[in-house]
Amino acid sequence: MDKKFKRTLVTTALPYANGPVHIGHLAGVYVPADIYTRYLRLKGEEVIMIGGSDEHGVPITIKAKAEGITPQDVVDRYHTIIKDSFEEFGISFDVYSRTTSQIHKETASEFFKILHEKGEFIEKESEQYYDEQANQFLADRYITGTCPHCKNEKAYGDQCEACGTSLNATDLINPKSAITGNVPVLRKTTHWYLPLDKHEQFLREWILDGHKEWKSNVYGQCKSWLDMGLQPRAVSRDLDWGVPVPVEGGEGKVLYVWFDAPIGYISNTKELLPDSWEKWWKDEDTRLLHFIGKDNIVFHCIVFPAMLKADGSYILPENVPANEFLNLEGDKISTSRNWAVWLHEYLKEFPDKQDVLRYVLTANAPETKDNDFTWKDFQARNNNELVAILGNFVNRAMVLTQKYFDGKVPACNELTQYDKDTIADFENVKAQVEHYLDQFRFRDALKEAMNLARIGNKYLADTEPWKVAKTDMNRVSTILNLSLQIVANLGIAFEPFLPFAAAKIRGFVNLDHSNWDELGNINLLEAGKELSKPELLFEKIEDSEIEAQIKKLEDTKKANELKEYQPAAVKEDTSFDDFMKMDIRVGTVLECSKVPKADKLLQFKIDDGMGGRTIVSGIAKYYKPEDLVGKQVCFIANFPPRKLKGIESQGMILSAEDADGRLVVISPSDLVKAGCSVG
Ligand code: B3M
Ligand code: ZN
Repeated sequence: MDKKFKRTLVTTALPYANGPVHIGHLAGVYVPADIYTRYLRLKGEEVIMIGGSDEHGVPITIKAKAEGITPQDVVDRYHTIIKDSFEEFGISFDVYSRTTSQIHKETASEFFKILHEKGEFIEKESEQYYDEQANQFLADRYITGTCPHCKNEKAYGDQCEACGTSLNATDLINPKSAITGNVPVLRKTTHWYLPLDKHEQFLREWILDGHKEWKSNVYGQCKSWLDMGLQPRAVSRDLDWGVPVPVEGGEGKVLYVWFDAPIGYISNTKELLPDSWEKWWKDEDTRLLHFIGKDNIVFHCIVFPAMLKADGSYILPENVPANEFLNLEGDKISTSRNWAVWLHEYLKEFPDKQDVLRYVLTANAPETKDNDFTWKDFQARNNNELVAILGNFVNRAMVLTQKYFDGKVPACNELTQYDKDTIADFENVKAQVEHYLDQFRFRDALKEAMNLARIGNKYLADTEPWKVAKTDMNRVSTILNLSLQIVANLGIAFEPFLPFAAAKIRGFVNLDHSNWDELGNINLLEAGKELSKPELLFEKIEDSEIEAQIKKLEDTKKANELKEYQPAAVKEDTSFDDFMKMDIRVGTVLECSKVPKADKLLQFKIDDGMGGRTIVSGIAKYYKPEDLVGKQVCFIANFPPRKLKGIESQGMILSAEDADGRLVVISPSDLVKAGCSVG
């Protein structure tokens, strides 16, 4: 039996304040959480939505180091950008705070102390890499080395990004400190661990038996974690950025970021409601919901509940409606590769089009599987759905009323059977939208809300009031009355999804309140009520705007390809005299052939203006011998002869190495006399 709760506490994953937020964040977490919260508010339920920035953790310290600023500078910068973006998109947090706040430090610290006092941690000694020059332990991300699996030389201590294997820092071959470049040494260190194994039985029963209704992606991930068996997890780190470990022996150590971050939900609730926060966290009548992305499932379904349970005074989440990932034009969104649509940029490039993005991200939300955002789909949904259906219907109803009834709601006279069928159709919409919202199925819920606009559009198209106006104004009055009632309903139905457009619609019909219970009511507007002047709700997005966005992404792709190519290091300074010692000349290729049993080598006979010479060069992979005959090449003429595969090579042909390792011979741009010198 479904339990009846008195209130709902909605939390949203705290984004790391080491970069701005993008469409993936919005689609995965913040738009669905906002839709849900707005829906409950409209229903008059007691609900709060908690958000904030996650400002601790190693990536932030790495970013600070790379830029030569402090971690606090980094989080100050991004917290503001993130907060502003959310605000502009209408994400209606009751509080959006940060984990560097004083109240959070105290709350997290206190939480740790209580668990420590209750004996809920175990202490363990382990060996970790230490940089003797920097005088500090190295977080996994601070160690680079060669991946034991794929031999990538730039693997990190926690993962090799080339082959995707997750690693322990001690697995790396030739480990190096990312701070000083030195070889780190192993040192003993003590940390506190949360023995998840101790809570395993409880978690199994609570999730696997008690929450079969969770989304299958969430339930499935929990089940596989639990089936693998849980291990103790370290909750502290040797780092100087974070909440200090508040017990003896904790000097120089901080709480692990995944220990303090979820406590941020509690701290931020305290900040919002200093006197009544406990009823939101400790009263069984509160329904706690965590909105997150799929990479955070284990922390919210297993680790954080184990922490709350270990404390004993908190409620546990009732549901964790995690989403899958949103890709962008077929590729994984990536901050480091700049493969994203950044919200602060979107806001500049598409001003006043927040609802368009909210719409597209909901219509295409990665609820059950990863999904793809494409600019073409964005344009199509705007032009064919928002403009052509919702905007068009509202606009026609308003303009026709203006034209025939001087902008006042006309009376509803006798209803035809068709009117009654239409009303019956749209009365169903409320139940349908609710049905889906209650199950966190936002795409389907939006589809149903959109159906309401479709019903209106079809009603106007079928009843053709502009034709009827020639013969029967009584009938036109009814048609427009009913149409305007649908418009007013849209102002309620879309409030959770498209808050800006919904507010505008309510403004058009001067509906000064919105209440979910009124959805489906066809007497929202009294006859004679004055309407406001309508404006366009949505405007068409032109091909050129979409092409500009696609071009921007193509440019990013190109820039990334260039970045991946590491040009050869600049050599040490040399002198002109040294350069002059080199005898570089132009020669004409007279003959060229493959060297037997050497797949890299080509043998050249060169006209060097001095009687000819033989040179062997390692470019066989890149040229067919016959293509080089007759070509002019540059070569070094005064290298001592050396033997390659038994052939004496008298010099070296010069070539450039392209980004992909391809060798391209250097030739003069115009024909010159064989043997002339280069300098
Ligand atoms: N900052 C990870 C993330 O942004 C982490 C979430 C914390 S939620 C308590 O995906
Ligand atoms: Zn690897």
